[in-house]
Amino acid sequence: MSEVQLAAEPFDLALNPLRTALVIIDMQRDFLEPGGFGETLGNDVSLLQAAVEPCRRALEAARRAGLLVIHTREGHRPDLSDAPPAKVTRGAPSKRIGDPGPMGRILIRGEPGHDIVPSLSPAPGEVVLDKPGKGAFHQTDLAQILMVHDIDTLIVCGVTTEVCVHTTIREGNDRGYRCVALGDACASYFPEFHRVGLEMIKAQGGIFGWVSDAESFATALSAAQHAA
Ligand code: TIU
Repeated sequence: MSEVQLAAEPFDLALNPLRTALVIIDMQRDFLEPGGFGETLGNDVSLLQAAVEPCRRALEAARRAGLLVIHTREGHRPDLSDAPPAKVTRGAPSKRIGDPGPMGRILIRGEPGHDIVPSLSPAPGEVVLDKPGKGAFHQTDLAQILMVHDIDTLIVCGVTTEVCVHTTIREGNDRGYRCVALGDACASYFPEFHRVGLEMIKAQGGIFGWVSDAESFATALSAAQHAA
């Protein structure tokens, strides 16, 4: 498959689809639906819905083009043995990590709230990566998976822009990956943080990445298929 141009800021970049992975960050019920972790922190979870349809568009484009697709989920073991007390005890949420809620225990693997929202459910063969932290590289086998697949570029979307998306892009950038956020396929509980979060990535000539959008990504990949 030949290289294609992805329209992005601060400048376009050439993608080799065989060396590009789509990484969808934490599109879980715990963050997007009432009664989950996001709401316990005092957030209006409806703000994250804006990212669902653009994520779906990016996912469908990646599937059609045969890209490596990675879905991440933030969460912890049922015995909380991987949940740092500094994270569990922080602040005054209405419920803490591990407490029972309407979608099962908050932010615990295997509970309904930990699942990815149905419209973005992983397909057989796609990587599902469980992570205990905000960044997708921390205490996961993501680096190994990317190495095995000879990936050089990460197309990143999901939630939330300034927390898990940012942390993953920063981690990926420091590890030598070209990281591109699909801005419309990311969302935050804080619209201002979303906007400024994207600005930060692409400032200073792309200080730790690029920003594009789901439609540009789909258009670039369809050009790759036509050329193939
Ligand atoms: N609270 C918040 O904005 N985000 C998180 O806790 N995790 C993710 O971003 N996935």
